[in-house]
Amino acid sequence: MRAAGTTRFRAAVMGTFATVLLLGATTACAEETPTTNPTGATAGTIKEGLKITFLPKQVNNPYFTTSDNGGKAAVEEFKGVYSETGPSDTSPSAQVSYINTLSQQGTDVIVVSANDKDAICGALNEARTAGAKVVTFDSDTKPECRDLFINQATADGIAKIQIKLISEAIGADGGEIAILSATANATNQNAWIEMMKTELAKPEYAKLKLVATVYGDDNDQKSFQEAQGLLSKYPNLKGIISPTTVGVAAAGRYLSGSAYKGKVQLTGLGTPNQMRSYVKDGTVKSFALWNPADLGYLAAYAAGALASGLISGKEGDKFKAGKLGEYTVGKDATVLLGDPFTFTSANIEQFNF
Ligand code: RAM
Repeated sequence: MRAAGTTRFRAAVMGTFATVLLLGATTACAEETPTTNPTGATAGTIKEGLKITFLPKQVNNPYFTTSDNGGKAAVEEFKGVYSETGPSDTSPSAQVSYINTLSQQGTDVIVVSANDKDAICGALNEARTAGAKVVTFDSDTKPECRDLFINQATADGIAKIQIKLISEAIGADGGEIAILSATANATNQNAWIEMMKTELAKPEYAKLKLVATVYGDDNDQKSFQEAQGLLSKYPNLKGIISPTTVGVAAAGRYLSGSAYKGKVQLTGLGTPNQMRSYVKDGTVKSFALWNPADLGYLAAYAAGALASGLISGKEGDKFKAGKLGEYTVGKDATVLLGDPFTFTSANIEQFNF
C-alpha cells in the first residue's frame, strides 16, 4: 500500500529527485511534528541519536552507493547516527558476519538488502532478540526475519515494464530472449523473473521465447562473460533482459563492442550513469529503474519510526518520510516506494546517478 500514486514518483524524478542528484542539494524538511493521522494513531517524532546502519548486498555497487546516500541524508535529517557496512561479494552468507557484528555493537536498526533470503535469516533474528530492529529494502529476506520491507516497486510492475521494453525493442517479429540475472538466490531478481515468465505467457508476447536464464552474480566480469556466453550458445538470440544494474551495464559493454550492437537488443534495470553511453551509441533503446536515493531515504525514515515506537509494522501504520511525505504500511509489513521509471535517449541527460 502506498500513500500516493504514480504522480509522486514522476514528480520526484523530474523535480526534487533531479535537483538532489544533479546538484547535491538537500531540500528535505527535517521537522517531525507530532500529528494525529486519520486512523487516530499518533505520528510522533523520531528519537534523536538512533544508530542506523545500512547493509547493502555489496558495497562496491554504484546502485547501493546512491541508495545508501539517500538513507544517510534521511538519518542526518532526524539527527541519527548513520553508518554503512557490508561485503564486496554477493555470496549467500557474505552478510552474516556483518549482521553479527552490528548486533554486538548495539545498532538500533539494521537496514539490509538481502543477497539470500534464507542465509541471513538466523543472524537477523538473533540481532532482533538482542534488541535491534530489522528493515529490509531492495531485496527482502523471509518476512519472519524482519520488521519491515521497503519495496521499490511491485514485482509485477517491474516485470511488466521489462517485458514491454524488450518486446518494443525487438519489434513485431519477436524471437529468442534470455535473462542475465544477479545471484541465483537473490530474492528480488527471482521474484521479478517469476513475474516476467507470467507476463511472457500472455498472448501479446507469444512471439517472444525465453531460452535461458543465467547468473552474473552482480559481478561485472562474470556478467560480461555470461552475456558473451549467451550469444555464442544462442546465435539467434534477439534480446537480453538483465534485471540488475551490474548485469545490464556489463551486457551493454559487451554488446556495444561486438558485432551484435544494435542487432541484439538489451534492456533491464540500470542506473543512468552506467547506461548513458550504451543509450547514446545505440546499444540500448530503453531501460528502467526507480529512484534508489528515495528508496534508501524512505527505508531510513521507516527505520527511525520503527525504532522510536511510532510504528510497529502492522498494516495501516502511517509514518512521515521527510520530503517524500506520508507512507502507509501495507500487507506483510511492506511499504511500497512507487512505480518503475523508464529511461530513454530523450530523458537520460536529466539524471546523474
Ligand atoms: C543490482 C542489485 C539490486 C537491484 C538492482 C536493480 O544493483 O542486484 O539488488 O535492485 O541491481
